[in-house]
Amino acid sequence: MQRILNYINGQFTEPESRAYLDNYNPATGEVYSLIPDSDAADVALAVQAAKAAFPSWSSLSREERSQHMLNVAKRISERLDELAEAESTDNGKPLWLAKKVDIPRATDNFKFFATAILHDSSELHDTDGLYLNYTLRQPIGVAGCISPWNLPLYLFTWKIAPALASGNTVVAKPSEITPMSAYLLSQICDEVGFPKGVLNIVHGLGAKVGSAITEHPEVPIISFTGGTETGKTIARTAAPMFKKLSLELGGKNPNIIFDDCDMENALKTSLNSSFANQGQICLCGSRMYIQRGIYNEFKTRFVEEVKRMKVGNPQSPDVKLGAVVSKPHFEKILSYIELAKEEGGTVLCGGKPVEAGMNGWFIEPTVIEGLTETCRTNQEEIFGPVVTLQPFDTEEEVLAYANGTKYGLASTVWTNDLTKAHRIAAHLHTGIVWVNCWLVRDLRTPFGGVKNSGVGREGGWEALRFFTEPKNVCIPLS
Ligand code: TXE
Repeated sequence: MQRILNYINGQFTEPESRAYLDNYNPATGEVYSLIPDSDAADVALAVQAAKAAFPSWSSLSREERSQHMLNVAKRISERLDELAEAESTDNGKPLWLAKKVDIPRATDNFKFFATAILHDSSELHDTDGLYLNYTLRQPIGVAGCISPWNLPLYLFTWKIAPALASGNTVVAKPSEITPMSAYLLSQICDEVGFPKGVLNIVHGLGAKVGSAITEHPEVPIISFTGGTETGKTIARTAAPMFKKLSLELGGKNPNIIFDDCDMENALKTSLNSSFANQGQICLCGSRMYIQRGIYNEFKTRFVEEVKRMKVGNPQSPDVKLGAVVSKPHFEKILSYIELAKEEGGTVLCGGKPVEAGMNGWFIEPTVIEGLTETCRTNQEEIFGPVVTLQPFDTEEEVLAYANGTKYGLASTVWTNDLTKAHRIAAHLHTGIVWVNCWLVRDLRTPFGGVKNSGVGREGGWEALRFFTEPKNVCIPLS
C-alpha cells in the first residue's frame, strides 16, 4: 500500500515515531494509503529547517522568489490529471470538479501571489515637510499553515503561496483526512528544485501536528482554515504567545431570494450553491429564505431539480455529487437530518444515504422546510448536502433571519432591484455578499468572515500584508 511521507528540509522522511495512520477512500470506504502519524518531534525538525532557510529565501530578489513559485505553478498544471485523480480519491469529490476547479485554482494561487509581489508598493507619509515616514513590510519568519479537507490543495496553496511570496518560510499541515495532493505538491517541489527547507509539509493529526505547530515558539504567525471549535483552541494557544493569527472558520450562509429576482438564474445557481462539493464548502448557502410571493413556485421547481441530481461514483462525468469526506462526517450529516425531523421539519426530498454500489459514504441532496429560524438545524453548521427553505415577507424580517446566527461568512442575494441590493448588502453581517451570483472569486478581493466565522482576511494585498510585519521608518528632512 502506498505510504505518504513528510517533506522536511527538501527530504522525504518517515515520521520519527515510524507510526502511520489509515487513509480512506470515501467512495469505497476502504483504506488505500497510509499517512505519517507525525508528532511534535517532526514539527520541531520542520521548524528548524524552515528557520535555517529563512535568511536566504527572504533575501532573494522578488523576481527570483517569483520564478521559483512559477515553476511550481507550471508543474501543478502539467500534473493536473494525476492531482485531480488523487484529490477525488482522497476526498470523494467528483473528478470533473477537481479537474475544473480545485487543481487549476492551486496553480492560480501560486501564479497570483508569485506575480503580485512584483507589483507591490508601500506607503509614505510626509509630516509637514519636516519628516518622511515610510512603511517597510518585511517577512516575519516561519509561518504555520493548517488547512482542512473540503478543498484540499486549493486551500493549502491559498495559504502557502502568499506566505512564501512575501518571503516567509513555511511549515504546513494538510488535513489528515485528505493528505494526498499535499504529498504530490511536495514531489513537485522536489522535481522543480524548490529551495530546501523553504516549504516543509508535516502530515498527521490535528491534535498532535496542528497543535505542535501552533504551540511552537519559533512559529510567530499562523494561518488556519477549519472548524470553529478548532479555531477557538488555536486562538487560546496563540493569544498568550502574541502570535499573528488568521482564522477562516465555519459558516451558516443565507441565500435570500426576493420575488423580483431572475428566477431561472436564482434556481440554477442555488442548486450549485447548495450542493457543490456535496455542500462541503464554507461558502455554500445552507439557509434559503424565499419571499412569499414566489415561495411555492420556487420550492416546487427547486425540489424537482434537486431530485434529478445524480449522486454516485466520483469518477463518472455525469455525477453532480460524490461521496462525503469520511464516515464520521457522513454520520454527523445524517444525524442533523434526523434532528431536523425532530425539530418539526418536513423533508421535501433526499434525507437518506445512497447505495451507489460502492460501499462508500454517499448522501442524497436534501431539502427541508417547516423549521424555525432559531432551531439548531438552522443555527449549526452541517457542512453537507442539506438546505432548509423558509418563506419571508419583508426586508427587515429576512435581514433578522439572515443575521441571526453566530456565523457571518458569506451571503447571497437575488433581486433585480439595484437599490434594494445595495441596501441589503450593506446590512448583512457577513464578510462576503454575492448579488445575483455565487462563488465568483476574484483573488484580489478580501476573503473572510465576521463573528464566529473567523478573524482576519485572506486574498490579495490582505494576505501579503498579513504575512509581513509593517515597520515605520521616520527620517527628518533637515
Ligand atoms: O475540522 P478541523 P473537522 C467545519 C465543518 C466540519 C467541522 C469539523 O462544520 O464539520 O468544521 O471538521 C487541524 N490544533 N469545517 O473536524 O478539525 C486538522 O488536522 C491545530 C469548516 O474535520 O477543524 C485539519 O488540518 N490544528 C471548514 C484542520 O485543523 C488542528 C473546513 C481542520 O480540521 C487541531 C473544514 C488543533 N488542536 C471543516 N485540531 C471551512 N471553514 O471551510 C485539528 N486541527
